[in-house]
Amino acid sequence: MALRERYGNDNVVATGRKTEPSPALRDSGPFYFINVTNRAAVEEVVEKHDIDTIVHMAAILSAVGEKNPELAWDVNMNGMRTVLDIARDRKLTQVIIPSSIAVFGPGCPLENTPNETVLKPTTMYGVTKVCGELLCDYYVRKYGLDVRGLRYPGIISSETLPGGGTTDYAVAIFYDAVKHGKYTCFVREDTRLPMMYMPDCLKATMDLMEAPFERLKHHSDFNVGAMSFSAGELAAEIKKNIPTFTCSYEPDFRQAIADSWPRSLDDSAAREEWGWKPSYDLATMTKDMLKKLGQQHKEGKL
Ligand code: AKB
Repeated sequence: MALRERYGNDNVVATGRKTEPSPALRDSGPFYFINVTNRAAVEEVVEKHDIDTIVHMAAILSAVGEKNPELAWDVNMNGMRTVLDIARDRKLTQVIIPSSIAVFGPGCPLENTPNETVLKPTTMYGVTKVCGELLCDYYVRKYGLDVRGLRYPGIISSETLPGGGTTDYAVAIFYDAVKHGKYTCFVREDTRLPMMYMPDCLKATMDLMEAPFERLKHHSDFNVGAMSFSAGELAAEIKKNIPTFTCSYEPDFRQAIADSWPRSLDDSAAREEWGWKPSYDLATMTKDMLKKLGQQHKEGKL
């Protein structure tokens, strides 16, 4: 919807695999269900709408990827190659392919993690994201394709439910706080990870899309920081707004994944090369999330 607001409803073709889109998305412009690993299906839509830019968001995230590593490899790697190959062969103008903080793992500094460091992830999702970054940079060098990507931290949204990642607790906690006044968190209270509110995520993505290519020294692997907080600090912030809210902690297999990821990021490359600057911190995001979800709850939409 943000792309449609910026570039015009009919100029943005939205796609999904099977989740029903919101009525707003479905009714405001073209929408298709396609499987990103099926080149013919993707190409048909590209051809029909004379697409010049693909924003490739389809991926199996870290937690679901650990339950089904083969599926994660297939969707994340083969889906990405489908998009890159179509873009190369049809000479598209630009491809945006997000990466993730999941590229990091043991051996890299966990505080203020630099853009350039050891990349030895422990999850299949992270493995596909490291391969993906390398593959994207290869297409830039070898074929002159304009491919760009940023390493998303955990993304927190009042519109989209969590989708199978390790950072899902930072979204689910808000929904449960509004609906039930309590939440059981699947990582320890002291678990600290980099996070970003959706409006900043959209801004980062579109700012990178619109940055002059000549200014970029990096292409597919920008660290982008916004805020870092522990699960306990997030619960405390929610409690400031909903005094009766309680949170308990029952860590599961996702704890080990969270422990292998950075606690904060050095995003100076993004700031220097395309002027990245986030707007939301923990307090302003929490207020806005609770306001939006509170409204949806009142309207019976949650
Ligand atoms: C996940 O938790 O897997 C994702 C991510 C950080 O890429 N949200």
